[in-house]
Amino acid sequence: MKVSILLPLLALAPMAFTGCNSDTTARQQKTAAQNASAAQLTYVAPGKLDDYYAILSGGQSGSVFVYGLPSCRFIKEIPIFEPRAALGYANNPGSETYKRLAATGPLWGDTHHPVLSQTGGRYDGDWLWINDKANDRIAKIDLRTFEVAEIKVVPNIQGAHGLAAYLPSCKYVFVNGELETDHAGNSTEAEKYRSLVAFLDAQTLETKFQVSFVGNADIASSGKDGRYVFVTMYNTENAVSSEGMIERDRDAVGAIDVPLAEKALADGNFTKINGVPVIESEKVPGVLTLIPVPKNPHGCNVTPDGKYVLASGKLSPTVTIIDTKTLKVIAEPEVGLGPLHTTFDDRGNAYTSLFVDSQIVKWNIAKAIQGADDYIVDRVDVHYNVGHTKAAGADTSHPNGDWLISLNKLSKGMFLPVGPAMPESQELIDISGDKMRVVAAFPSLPEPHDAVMVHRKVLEDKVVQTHHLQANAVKLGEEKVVRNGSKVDVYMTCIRSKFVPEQFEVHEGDEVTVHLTNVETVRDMTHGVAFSRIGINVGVDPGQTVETTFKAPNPGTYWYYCTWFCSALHLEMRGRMLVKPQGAQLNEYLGPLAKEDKARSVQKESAYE
Ligand code: RUQ
Ligand code: CUA
Ligand code: CA
Repeated sequence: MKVSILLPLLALAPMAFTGCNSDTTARQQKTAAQNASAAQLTYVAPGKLDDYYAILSGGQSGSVFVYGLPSCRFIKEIPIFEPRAALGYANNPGSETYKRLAATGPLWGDTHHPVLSQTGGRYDGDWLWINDKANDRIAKIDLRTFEVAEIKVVPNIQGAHGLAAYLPSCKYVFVNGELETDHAGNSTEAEKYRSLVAFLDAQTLETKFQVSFVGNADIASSGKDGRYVFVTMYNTENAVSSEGMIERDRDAVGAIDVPLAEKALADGNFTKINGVPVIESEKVPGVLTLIPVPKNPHGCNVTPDGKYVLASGKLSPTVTIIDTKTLKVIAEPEVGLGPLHTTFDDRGNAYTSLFVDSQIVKWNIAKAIQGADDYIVDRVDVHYNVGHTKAAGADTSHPNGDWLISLNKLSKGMFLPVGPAMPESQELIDISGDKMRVVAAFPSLPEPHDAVMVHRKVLEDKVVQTHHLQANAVKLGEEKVVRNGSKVDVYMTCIRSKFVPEQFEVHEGDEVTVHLTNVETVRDMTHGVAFSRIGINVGVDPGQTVETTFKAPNPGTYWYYCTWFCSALHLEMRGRMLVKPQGAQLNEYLGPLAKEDKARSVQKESAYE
């Protein structure tokens, strides 16, 4: 209230004075007032929760980042295509999750497009999908635990880029192959190159079928009625040089008729390549319609009402509006230089990122279609060179219309200098009024391409307090060491502040598998176990069971210790693996060691008397 009264007064202030000193003072005051009101909008007191989860792809971090909005506080990183000792799922070479990741390719990734599952045109808070562009993998994250549930390689594809869920059912997620190859043979001749869009079962991530064509496919978006999905194509030239890729004046938006593709599949109208049915677009008329748009488009976004798909011009200062039923171009409004992606509010407005202009432009879709002069509503400068932009809920049929995030490629002087490479820069923009307003900026690791924002209410009853005990959980009191020749299984539990067993013995060279269950029943009581000098470190959340396998090294004492500061006795939370020479007598686990310790300490104390 105070602010809205103050602002107009301050705006008039320069007229009342003539000297430039006073003018500067007035302007400083105005800036200070603006900053104060922006701070009010984004301030979330310690202990209070943010309204939104913002889930940002981690780019070359191979992960996704979770921030709280509007405070812009960093909450979690979910490692997906890379192992991480402390967090997530793929923590060490002996674990099942690590093996699952390693079996699908390198231990790093390049994540671009986070996608949330929907039911009835709204986010349902169940699943998050993300692509690894570099290694052609898709992962599914379970939002009950924010951990990876599935990860699969997409066959035949190179440069798995645009990713979206097929709407409204979400039965598929589909991903574009941006980089052309001869996926049928192994030819190096560019004439044979094709690209494809792969349709994956959204749950198992098995590739169900693919639609192949000449050209490429960059960014993906789904219609809302189960008919078409859309992809932008910047290389209809099928060129292999950057000059060749900008040869044509117009490239295309491709519309894939999904029911028609499913029919071709049912009719056996496909070729199997590497076990996957591939439908060649030339052989199934209507399965792929090319809609000409200005050269080298980038983003592709379907409006919340499902009526239009918008292709952002990139090299053209326009956004092309295409009717999703007739597949006809109905308008091509100019919006500014370097349009990359478009997002939406709940009031019929579109927001397009302008890479070259370093702006977000707000424009009214209906007015642009009518050809009205005043379709541009507002522009705001961002810092700098924005790629993706996303408004809260914008992928659904019911956008929230309050916040927008601008994912900027360059941060230049936005943050403390940390060498030649700077962090990426995100800006939070209030879009609830007619005018947009940048209210905060926050850095991240390189580099978020895209983001989704979901209201915390959606996840409120979904996120679990502790893991549900798995079938392989070790129960309290049932800890044991089982030997089978040189294979040793150690069934271990942990709870504040003790591992049971606190000691086990193996022979040098034994294959040791530790099954560790965290039997805590309270949220946040994570423990971890690091085996000194063996290269094992694994976090274990409440209720979770982790398994890790390694080879017992040279004879000696190897301590294992808890890696999460869990209690006042955290440092004491440790145990010993005693490695004995081959053939030596092994002692079984002897139960509590405290008695022996006590006997020893009595001896020692008497030595001081
Ligand atoms: S692409 S801007 Cu994956 Cu737009 Cu990055
Ligand atoms: Cu358990 Cu520290
Ligand atoms: Ca082109």
